[in-house]
Amino acid sequence: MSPARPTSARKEPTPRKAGKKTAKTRRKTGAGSPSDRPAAGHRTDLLEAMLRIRRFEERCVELYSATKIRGFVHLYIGEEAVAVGVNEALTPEDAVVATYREHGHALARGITAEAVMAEMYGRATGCSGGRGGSMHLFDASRRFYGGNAIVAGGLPLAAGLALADRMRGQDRVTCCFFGDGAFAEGEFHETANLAALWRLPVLFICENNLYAMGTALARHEAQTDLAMRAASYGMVAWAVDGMDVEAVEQTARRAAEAVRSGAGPHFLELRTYRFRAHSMYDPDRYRDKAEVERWKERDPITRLLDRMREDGEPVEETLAGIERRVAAEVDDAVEAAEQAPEEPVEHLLHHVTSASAEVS
Ligand SMILES: Cc1ncc(C[n+]2csc(CCOP(=O)(O)OP(=O)(O)O)c2C)c(N)n1
Repeated sequence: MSPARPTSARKEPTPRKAGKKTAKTRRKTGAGSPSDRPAAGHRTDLLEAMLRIRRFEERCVELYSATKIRGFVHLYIGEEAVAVGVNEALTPEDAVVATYREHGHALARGITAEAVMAEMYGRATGCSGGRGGSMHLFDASRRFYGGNAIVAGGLPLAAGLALADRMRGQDRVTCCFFGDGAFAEGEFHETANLAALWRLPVLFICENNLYAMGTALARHEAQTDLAMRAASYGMVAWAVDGMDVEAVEQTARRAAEAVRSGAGPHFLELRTYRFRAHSMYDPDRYRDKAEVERWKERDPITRLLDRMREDGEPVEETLAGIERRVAAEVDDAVEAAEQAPEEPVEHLLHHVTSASAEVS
């Protein structure tokens, strides 16, 4: 693998059938060789982690339509390979900063479906005490620092966390997820500059799903090769097929190891796609239906399943077991959220701070 070199603006990748990836594309996407592929049992874990996110969010759609969940909800369906693959490269001591499309990151990080669902319902048992909702999932005990509604808002926070870890002599990585829309913000460029200048241990994960709300990347960026532009800050930057969970994991592992060993920040551009609208409010009129269908052919879950079948792994039984477990987990999470209490009014000022002191 080598840092991204200047290339011409990228086009939408053509759908590729599972198992047809060549050694040449592996190098180009930054992924490892077939020999360093994880073992079969590990593939099952990847599959389960992706299916947990998929089924959880499908239930969220139903609950939202039934007005059980309110406010903004941004689904991650289609992008599961990114959160799941990258999380494999992290340790529990590493920090994660995410965006408002973060149900997948939170679940992949090990925050329970119950704690996330309760948060969606605004219940006191939610991971943010019911104060955050869908866009502000948070769990400091897992070093999961949001859930940030402000586009690019997590980037300076990630640099700060990484600086703090380094000043304390802690051998940790801060992993920051953000979208292609965030790449357009000054906060990305300021953070990238400082992180590279100070060699901060940050792993930048740009989830390039080609759209910032309804605006296609090519409509607002003169140069759409984001990895190449990130490399101009003096960071190592690779572009990865974000619909291939194994490629994501392999590249993220290499990048995280390099960051951990003091090689400075690394940037991965994960080329991915959201199958659903930007949010539950979005009528999704800006995308060609055929484009969405083409990307669905690259569904990361189907792709991993196809690869397992091609390798002769006993997928059907495994899949049935996973589906049962995940369905029960989601059912239990909904049931618990339905029963969970709301925060008492007397707690209204808890966690509220003034300039001088905590109010109560
Ligand atoms: C600073 C700021 N500007 C504008 C918005 C409104 N907004 C919400 S989501 C979004 C698009 C972001 O797209 P991207 O970063 O690519 O993330 P994606 O939704 O594709 O995951 C915008 C502009 C915002 N939340 N914050």
